[in-house]
Amino acid sequence: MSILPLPFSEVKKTLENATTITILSHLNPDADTLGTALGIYALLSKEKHLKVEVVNASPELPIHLDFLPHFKKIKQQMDYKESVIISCDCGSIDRLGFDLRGREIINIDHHHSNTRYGSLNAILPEYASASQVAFALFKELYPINEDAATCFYSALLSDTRYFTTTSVNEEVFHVARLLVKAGANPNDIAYHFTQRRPLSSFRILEKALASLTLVQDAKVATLRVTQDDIRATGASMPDLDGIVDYASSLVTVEVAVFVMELGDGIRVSLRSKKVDVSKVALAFGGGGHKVAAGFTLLQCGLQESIDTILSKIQELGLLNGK
Ligand SMILES: [Mn+2]
Repeated sequence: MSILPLPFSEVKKTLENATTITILSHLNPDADTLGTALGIYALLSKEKHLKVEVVNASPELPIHLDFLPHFKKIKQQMDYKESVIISCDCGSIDRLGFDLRGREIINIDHHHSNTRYGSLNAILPEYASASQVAFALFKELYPINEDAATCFYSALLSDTRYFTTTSVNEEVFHVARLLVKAGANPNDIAYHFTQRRPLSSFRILEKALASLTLVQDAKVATLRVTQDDIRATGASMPDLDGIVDYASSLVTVEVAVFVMELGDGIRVSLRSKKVDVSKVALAFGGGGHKVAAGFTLLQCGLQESIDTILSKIQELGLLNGK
């Protein structure tokens, strides 16, 4: 057994006693949440005594992740009424999109802001992806098969932005090596992330970049897309993913703000090179990591949102190194 602060024996016992399992990923899913969920599905669906479903409440899934083993098994509705819930990469329970009152929940995550809503919490904030946490936990309980390795590796590759984030260290490469050894194909997986972009993602990127504004001595960059932009380009949610990284990659920029006007509110994505933008997200009821965070504003115009966020960044003194 590992010395990691993970509830190995409790999870083992819970899964041994369970008959049905529901694996959940967060709303507006990314590769980490789905890769972690499908990786766990690949392991648990081999267990004879278990019935396992994998569910995401979002109306739309990122289609470029369709190469993940068992992707087609993801349902929008939960069928099991009393199953044990396994939540993946989700910092707060409302982001799962279901009423889970009274349910036993195994909470697997790496968000610093995780509210520990599980009956069992496997949370390692220093880990680079939720899949790294899942791998550390489940490799002690089950042999990691090729499908699980592919899912966990994909999640790790994506959440580290191809092994470039500050969370990348020797341990991450060690885990990547073990996953490749277990059957993940790095070249094939990288192809799916980098060589399959839909045209709509370029069209919406054009719109976003055209809106680029630099403020506060060019230390803060803002990007925005309107509902009209989204409609005109045919962009879907996954096409908006990663756009904020263009703004934060500018040499002078310390904080990048990407504001998206969606049907049900203003979605805000924040990036930084160093300062803690999760403080901004938390102030508006969102969450995330130090250098990548997000939240949603309701009943707020596009420009108003940007102004509110910029003053919050000032108020928190983020540009003074906090
Ligand atoms: Mn993650």
